[in-house]
Amino acid sequence: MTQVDTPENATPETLDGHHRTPWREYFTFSTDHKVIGIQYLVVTFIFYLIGGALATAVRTELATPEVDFVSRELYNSLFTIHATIMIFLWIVPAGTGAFGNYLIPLMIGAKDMAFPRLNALAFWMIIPGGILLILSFFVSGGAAGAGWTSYPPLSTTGSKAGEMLWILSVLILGTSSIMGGVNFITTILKMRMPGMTLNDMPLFCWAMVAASILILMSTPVLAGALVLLSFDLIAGTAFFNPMGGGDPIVYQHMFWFYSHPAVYIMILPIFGLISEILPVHARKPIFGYQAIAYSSLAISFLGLIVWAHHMFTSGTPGWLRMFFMIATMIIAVPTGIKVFSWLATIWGGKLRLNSAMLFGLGFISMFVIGGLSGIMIASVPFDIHVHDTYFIVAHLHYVLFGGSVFGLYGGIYHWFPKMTGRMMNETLGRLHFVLTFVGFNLCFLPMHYLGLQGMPRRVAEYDPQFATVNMVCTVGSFLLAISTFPLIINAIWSWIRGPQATGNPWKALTLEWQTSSPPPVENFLEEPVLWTGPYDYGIDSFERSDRDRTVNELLAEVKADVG
Ligand code: HEM
Ligand SMILES: [Cu+2]
Repeated sequence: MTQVDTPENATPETLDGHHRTPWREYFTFSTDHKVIGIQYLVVTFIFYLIGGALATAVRTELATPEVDFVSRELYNSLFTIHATIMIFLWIVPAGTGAFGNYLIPLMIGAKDMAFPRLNALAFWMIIPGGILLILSFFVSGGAAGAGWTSYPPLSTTGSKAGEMLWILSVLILGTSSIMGGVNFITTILKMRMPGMTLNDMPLFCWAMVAASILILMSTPVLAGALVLLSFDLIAGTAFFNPMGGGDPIVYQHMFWFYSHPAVYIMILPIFGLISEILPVHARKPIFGYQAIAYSSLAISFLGLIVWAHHMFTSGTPGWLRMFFMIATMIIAVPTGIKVFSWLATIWGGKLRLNSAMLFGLGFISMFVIGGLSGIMIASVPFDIHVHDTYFIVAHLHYVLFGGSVFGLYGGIYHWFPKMTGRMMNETLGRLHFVLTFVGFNLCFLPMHYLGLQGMPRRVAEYDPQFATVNMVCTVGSFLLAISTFPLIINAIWSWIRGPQATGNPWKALTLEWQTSSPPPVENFLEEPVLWTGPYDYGIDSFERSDRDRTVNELLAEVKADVG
């Protein structure tokens, strides 16, 4: 790693264009959190494209009722690997690994993460984990085809080689995620700049604390389930096989003890990104800072006690189903607090409708639809009706695509200038937004109807009465595939040729904008100053009285300086 000399009177602006990280650094085992963050973002995005190609293949098969495009076995592998890639190789590592790594040290005024080498190792495990998964299409018997949930006995009776590679891959990716979680918590608790209390942190950092707690609490349980499953698969044990005294339902409990929290591991970092993007582009203070911060922790706690809502039809006793139903519905409260706080933040604001903000607003509307169908399926009687139908597929894509991917896109547009030192093209950005928005809704909105009408999920062949609606979904999916091109062209072109970005092109108040774009190796040439709250737009920063003492002293000093 190259060491940057610190010219005494360098300001972020005079730095622009200098001290850039040489491009070769991005192909090395770098320990710089910014390099690792960008490595994560690029690599997970490539996996997203692969997962998207598989989705397009799935939708092509579903364009017509008959099985014609691929075989039934291949179809099963396609949607299984599609889902696995999207979750474990795109949304989880992009939300936590890419944005968490890039932003946290900058936002808290630190030089790097607490454990830089652990950080690099966590990133470098992603690539072999992903390659194993994709190569599994070529082993005898083909890739795993038991769905991303991999329930036994289905998973122990299909392609053994493919299933083993699936388990191995998910174990590697889970380990990487745990290593990241340890790093985020330690960094946020131990490495904040002097004077920054927890309540001075940007909300993204709060969200990352909550997500990391979930990672540490739940991922090991998934690992346990998968290790036991692999024993059943290759060593002749019967942990989940009733013939040998095992219980397949135990697998479901262990699996969902991870995989329900996993949806919050995916969405909490996105909530954090949105809480950063909205106030900047609405030019207003965030509404309800503490409500947003603490609701993340509440979601994290509640998220851990609702897993069995995925098992309403697994023979769970009635009284227990009531507990999981009510606990699940209560999560709507902290989530609603966030949504209303965001709405109050943009309410009456001076909105800049640039690409970052469009995706931010798109996120809110799409996520609300996913949240509402979530409350519907939280209620036992309704869930029994739509269980394993396309209603579920619609719901999960509104949350995971409409929520997570829209948020990640917003994050890319918002922080691209910081990461690369270049501005993105707004016209292409808006085109990307419109295509994504239309394609997404065309693809997934009709699936609610298909589900209500009883079309089952995970089938290659369906009743001809569903043909027309499925064709609409497939057209939407092609549009969605096309929608990524403006983004890819924009990102590559702007990175090379885009107009130079200043240190703070959006006039934002969080610390990462107090340094140059891109930042020098150890982030800040001069100690950053906490002279305002992260979201005090339009508030005279010298008049505040409710901050803690250290900050007030700092402010008094700044005031004396200014005269
Ligand atoms: C980041 C984005 C995405 C995520 C996180 C995601 C996630 C998932 C998950 C978890 C499943 C499994 C559902 C199940 O177990 O039955 C699934 C299935 C499916 N996905 Fe996606 N997906 C994404 C994007 C897409 C896109 C862009 C398309 C369409 C082009 C798509 C089309 C499908 C279809 C058709 C299925 C159902 C397969 C079946 O049930 O037979 N997905 N996806
Ligand atoms: Cu759940």
